[in-house]
Amino acid sequence: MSEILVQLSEAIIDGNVEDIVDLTEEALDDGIPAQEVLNKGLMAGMDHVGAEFKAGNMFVPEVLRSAKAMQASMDLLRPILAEAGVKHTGKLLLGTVKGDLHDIGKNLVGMMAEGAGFEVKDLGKDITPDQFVSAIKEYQPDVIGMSALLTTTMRVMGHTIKALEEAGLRDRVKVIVGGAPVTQEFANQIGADGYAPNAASAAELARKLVS
Ligand code: B1M
Repeated sequence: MSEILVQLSEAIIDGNVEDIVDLTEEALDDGIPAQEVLNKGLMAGMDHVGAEFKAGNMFVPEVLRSAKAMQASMDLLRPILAEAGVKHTGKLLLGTVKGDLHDIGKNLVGMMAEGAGFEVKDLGKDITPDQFVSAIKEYQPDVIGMSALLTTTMRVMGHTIKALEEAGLRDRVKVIVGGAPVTQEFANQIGADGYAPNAASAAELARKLVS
């Protein structure tokens, strides 16, 4: 693997917010496609961070610095990935559910969906079922995407779908769900229209659902 991708991965692990922008620019200048910078540099680093966090070798402040570094690099990649897309596929409303502050995966889904031509409205994180309902009324999306990274918050996806039903909105939107603990089986259980294991397949799924 290219040395610059290794350096990018290390910058994520070290939470090196200072150097990551230069390294990202260098990788792009070297002609490495944005998608490869994301997958083989940033995501590879974040996988390592996840494993170390789980093993108790890294702690929340360090993980937060890694997340910051990831966001800084993603800010550069976002427009490039989006440019590749065909415009006007549909509207996607995105959010991480109530009680959950993990937003990196959700942000990636947004980037990939922009790349697939969606107009993306990102509500952010810690989004209540009521906030989803209000945003659907205001924004009129074709698809809503919910992300959850905690086993304790994934059930909020089901609550949100119930809230859509109660508000009479369920038939107006397709609902897709994802995040590390989420499975196809869980998506079926809560009545979602689809589940995607990663950001690229989420964008593809959303596209399929609107076509
Ligand atoms: Co948290 N955290 N965290 N954390 N954190 C996990 C998720 C955990 C698995 C770590 C571990 O123990 N191994 C664990 C959850 C355990 C569980 O519930 N089973 C955990 C925990 C326990 C916690 C806290 C409770 C820790 C604490 O305070 N004691 C706390 C909870 C805070 C809260 O949310 N209320 C917490 C806090 C944090 C930070 C704030 C420090 C930080 C988040 C910063 C941020 O997001 N801005 C953080 C991080 C960074 C992680 C890990 C290390 C990395 C997550 C990540 O960004 N991965 C994570 C361990 C891990 O995942 N290996 C962990 C990279 C990202 C690209 O992947 O988000 O999975 P991911 O997204 C993927 C797919 O899941 C999918 O696409 C992406 C890839 O293409 N996807 C979708 C995601 N959303 C989708 C939506 C879709 C479709 C696909 O459709 C709409």
